[in-house]
Amino acid sequence: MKKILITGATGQIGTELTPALRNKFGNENVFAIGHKRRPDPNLHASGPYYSLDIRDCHGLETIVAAHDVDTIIHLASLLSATAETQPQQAWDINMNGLTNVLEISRRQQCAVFFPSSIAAFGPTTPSDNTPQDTIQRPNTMYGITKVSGELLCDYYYQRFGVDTRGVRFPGLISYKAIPGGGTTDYAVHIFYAALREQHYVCYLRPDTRLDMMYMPDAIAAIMQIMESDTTALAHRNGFNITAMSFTPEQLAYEIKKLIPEFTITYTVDPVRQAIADSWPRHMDDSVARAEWRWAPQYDLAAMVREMLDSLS
Ligand code: VAH
Repeated sequence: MKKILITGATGQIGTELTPALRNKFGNENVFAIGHKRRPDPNLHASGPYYSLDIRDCHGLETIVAAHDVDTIIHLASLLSATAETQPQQAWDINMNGLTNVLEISRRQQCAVFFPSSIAAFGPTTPSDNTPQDTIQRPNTMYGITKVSGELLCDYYYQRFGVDTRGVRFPGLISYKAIPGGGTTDYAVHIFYAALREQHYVCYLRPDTRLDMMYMPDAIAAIMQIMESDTTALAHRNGFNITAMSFTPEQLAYEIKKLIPEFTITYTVDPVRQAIADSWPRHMDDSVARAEWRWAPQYDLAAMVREMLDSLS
């Protein structure tokens, strides 16, 4: 990777990934693309930023060609809960956006990172120790775009030789950007509520177990897979990766160790509960560990400590 373009750079991952890549490769070599969400002032000030709808293929290709981009980190998409409120728009943005990125990468010889998700699995997938290769029948539009994206990325590698790579992210937790429209967002909002009101009303049931990851591990995973030896990648797109698996009840318990007065109550949102119930409780990520040495650094206690320290 030398000249990198990040779509969705103003989102939860992009807000943290963009400065990390600029630190490593030079501000002028990392091109941030945003659209709906206003960019973090530092992101805008620290290097090239373009406001562009990901469905504008010509506009995107013009930027890629003008700057001789060699790698596209494609993060632009509507997340799970939002996608259920506007499924046709979600298909349009998530799939036509990815198709544009893959077509441009085919013509401009770019490598592509595509973030799949635990959402690429569905209610018939084994939900404990979910295997790398298993049933994928998601029943959410977001999940359908993710499994379709995995297959499209595999196709562009096999048919056109585009160097596509990707992972299945769990819920991501960061203090640098508030997530928008996701089902796992509770695991971020709870920290703000704990510090401000010492109370949080959770929209998922207390026993809803989901895979999660602290953002520094997610950033490391993107860099590591994109810089790994391509000949060692038997699987290319959609590697299961996780760092921890917990329930809202367990997260609240960990927060209470540091904020004893913190309390949590539950008002379940049936839409987001149904989405969460269709996802695995815990994935087996041994294939990523074997093929490109995936190794998360943060567990639940370390993440909680750092989130509360950073937001205090
Ligand atoms: C969502 N945060 O909740 C995203 C993610 C695994 C979940 O893809 O939609």
